[in-house]
Amino acid sequence: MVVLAKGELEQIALPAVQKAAPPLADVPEVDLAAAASRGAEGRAAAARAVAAACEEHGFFKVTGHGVPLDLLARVENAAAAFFALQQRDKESAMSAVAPGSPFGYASKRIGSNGDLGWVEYLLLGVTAAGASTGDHSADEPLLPAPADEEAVPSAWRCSFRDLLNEYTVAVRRMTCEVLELMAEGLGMAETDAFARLVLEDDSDSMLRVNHYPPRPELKHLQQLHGGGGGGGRVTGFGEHTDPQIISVLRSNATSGLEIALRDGTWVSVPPDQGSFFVNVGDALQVLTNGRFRSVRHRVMVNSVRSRVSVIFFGGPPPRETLAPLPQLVGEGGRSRYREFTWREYKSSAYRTKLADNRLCHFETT
Ligand code: GA4
Repeated sequence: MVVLAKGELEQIALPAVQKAAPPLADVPEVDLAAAASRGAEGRAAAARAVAAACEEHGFFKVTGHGVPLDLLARVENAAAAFFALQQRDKESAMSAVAPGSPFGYASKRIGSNGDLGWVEYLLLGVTAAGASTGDHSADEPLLPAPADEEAVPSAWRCSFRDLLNEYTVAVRRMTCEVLELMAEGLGMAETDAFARLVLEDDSDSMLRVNHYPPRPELKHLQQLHGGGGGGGRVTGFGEHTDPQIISVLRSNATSGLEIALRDGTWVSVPPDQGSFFVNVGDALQVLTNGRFRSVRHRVMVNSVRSRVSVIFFGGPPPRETLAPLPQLVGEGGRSRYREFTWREYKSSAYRTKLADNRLCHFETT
């Protein structure tokens, strides 16, 4: 059970005096359906656009993704229903389903090194068994089956878990298409160099479902500080980069996501519930020898609307050795990162605070 120690809530509630971030005017966008329908030329253009977005922002939006919109709506509704359960039921449901830290349900605590946010969430490990063949047998659920079915509220038992499984299969398929475009955009002959890592049976992927409850009192504070000014901003999920290869996010129509541009300026990302947003993660920054940048991002709380987001994190198997790919270092070029296993990176990452730079420990001098 997650109980906040005295004083922690105040820390979250204390709005850091920050300026409201202006919206990112031109969110880079790739339409997968259009790219597929325009033959080799269309695909090459999409691949170039994806690579350019990964170099500039480490971030872009995917439309024409082929994930059914009704599946997105069903997942969103089921998530809202889950988070509307009593605190006690959410905790007991997830302690029966997920094996414990970092997996399961938690509220306000992020990771185990003291980070706090105005958020409650589910974090689940998802296996990729059968993903490369598309053959997920009923005996190999992507999400863990509860040890004691009866201990789990029916909201989870009847639909949520199956829905998240269905969602994971669809989103991982789309994620792999995007990873192939990235490799093509980099001019790599081996176009499955990134996607294969996420498709390995033991790939270390995760699904995160976040709920950011609204904070109505922020409205008042914002008015006091003159609208777009300093007051009334509460952090839902503090700034950080994602450790994995790629993160694919879908949210409801509530704003909150912000990314840092190259020069460190923060911009907000207008929500788009029919699309996905892609973040380059630290592992991909390493594999591309820094050509793609892992994007620093955060989520701010909305004053009136709940924000629900679902993020698929595509990671490699723990045993996988990561290092800049030789073809991206080039002959005589300098490798910016030393070789390490994903297991090594994860255990180092889990000792850090959210906002820390996790890659600096792996840089060559
Ligand atoms: C950030 C990306 C994913 O949400 C996550 C997070 C993880 C956690 O919540 O347990 C971490 C964070 C994330 C990076 C540093 C460590 C680990 C919290 C934290 C302080 C699930 C992940 O893989 O790394």
